[in-house]
Amino acid sequence: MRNKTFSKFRIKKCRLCGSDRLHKFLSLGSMPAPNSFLRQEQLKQEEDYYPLEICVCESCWLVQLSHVVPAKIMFKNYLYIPSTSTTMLSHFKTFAQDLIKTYELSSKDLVIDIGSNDGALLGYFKEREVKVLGVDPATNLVQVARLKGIDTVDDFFTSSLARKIKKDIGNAAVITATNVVAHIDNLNDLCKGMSLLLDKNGVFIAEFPYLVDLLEKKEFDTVYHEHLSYFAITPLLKLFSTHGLKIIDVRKIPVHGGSIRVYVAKKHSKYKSSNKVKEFIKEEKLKKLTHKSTYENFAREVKTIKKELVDLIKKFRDEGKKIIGYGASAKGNVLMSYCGITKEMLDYIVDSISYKQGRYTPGNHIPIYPESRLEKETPDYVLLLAWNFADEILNKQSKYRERGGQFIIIIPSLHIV
Ligand code: JHZ
Repeated sequence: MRNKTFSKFRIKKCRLCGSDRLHKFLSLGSMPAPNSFLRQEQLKQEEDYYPLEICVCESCWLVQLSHVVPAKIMFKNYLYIPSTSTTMLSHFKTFAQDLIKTYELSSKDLVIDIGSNDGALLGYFKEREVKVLGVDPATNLVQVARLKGIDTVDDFFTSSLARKIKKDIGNAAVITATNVVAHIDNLNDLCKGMSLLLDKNGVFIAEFPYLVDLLEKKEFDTVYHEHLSYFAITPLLKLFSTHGLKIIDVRKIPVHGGSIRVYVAKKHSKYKSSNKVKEFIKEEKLKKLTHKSTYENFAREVKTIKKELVDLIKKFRDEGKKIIGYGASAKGNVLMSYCGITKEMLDYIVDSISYKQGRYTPGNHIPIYPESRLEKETPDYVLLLAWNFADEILNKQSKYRERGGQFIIIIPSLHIV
C-alpha cells in the first residue's frame, strides 16, 4: 500500500518575523499526522505522510517546523484529552485557582480559554462563578464541553473571531491557552486577536513546552506536526512587543517534560514586567539559543538515542523477550516512526483513552488496548511512550512491576526501571 507524501507544505519564511533565513537542523523522516489513529477498516487505505523537519530562524531564533500541515487535517476531530490524566486535572485546578486569586476574578469577569478541548480547565473557573467561554475547532470535544455546560465556540481562534466575541459578549479579564500556542501557524493574528479581546488590564496566560527542556532533556519526540513552534522567551519578546504587548512574568512548570507559563499584558496596563523575564533572557543567552551549534549538537544527540533504543529493542527481541508500548501518544508515534519501531517489535500498546482503544497507531499499525490488559498479561518490558506521565503510570502499574515487569524509559536518558 503506497503512502502519499506531501512535501508541498514546506514554509519559505519564518512565521514570527518573516525572514527566509531558516536553518534546518534535524529531520525525523516523514510520517502521518501524529494523532491520526486508525480504525480496523482503515488499515488497508493509503495514509498521508508529511515531512517532519525542524529548523531555526537565524534572525529571530524561533525554532519551528519546516512544513505546516493544514490545521483542519489535524484538529477538526482531535483525540488529545488532557482530562484523562489526574496529573493534568490537578494541574488545571491549581492553575485556575491561582489565576482567580492573583487577578481577583469574580462573576463579573470573563475568562476565555483558547484550545479549550473538553472544557476541563474552564470547569474550575465556572465552579467559582467566573464567566467562561471556550474556543476550540475540535467538534468532537466541543460537544463534550457543551454537555458539561461550558459555552464553547466550535472554531479556530482568529482576530476576526475575537472581534465577534468582543461585540457579542465583551472583553476578557483573562485569556488562557495551554498547549495550543505552539500549534498556531499565524502567531501575529493570534496576538492581534488577543490584543482586541483583552481588557485594558487583562492578562493572557499561555503554557507550552520549553525549548530549553526539549534541548537539554533531548525530548525529540515532542517534535511533531501539531507543534509548529518550539518556544523560548527570546523570540516571544519580539512577537509580543510588535503587537503592543509585554511579558510581565514567566514561570517554569513541570508538565509535558518541562514547560513554561508566560503572562502577557498590554503595554500600558498597570502590570510591570517582573525580573523573571530578564533572568530567562540571561539564562537563554548562557544556553546559546542564538547559536546554530546548539541545534547541531542536539541533532547529533538525538541520532545517538535512536541507535541506543533500536539496539536495545533488537537485543531483547533476539532474546525472545515480549515488549509492548504504554501510552498511545502523539510523541510515541513520532518516536516509533523515527526509530523504525514496527508491530513486529511491539506486540501492542495500552492506553487509558477510550477513543484510542480498539484503534491502531498511524504508520506502523500497532493495536491499542485498554490498560486493564496489563492485569492479565506480564510482558517482559513496557516501552513508556508517554514518559511525561512516568510517575503516574509507574504508580498505577505497581502490580505489573511486582510481577517482574520492567519499564523502558527513554527521556531524559535511556534507562530501565
Ligand atoms: P499525551 C500532548 O501530546 C498533547 P501527546 C499536545 N499535543 C501537546 O501539546 C503536548 O502533550 C505537550 C495515555 N495515558 O497526551 C493517554 C495512559 O494510557 O500526554 C494518552 O493517550 N495512562 C496538545 O499526545 C497518552 O498516554 C495514564 O495513566 O504526545 C499521553 O499522551 C496516562 C496519564 C496517560 O501526549
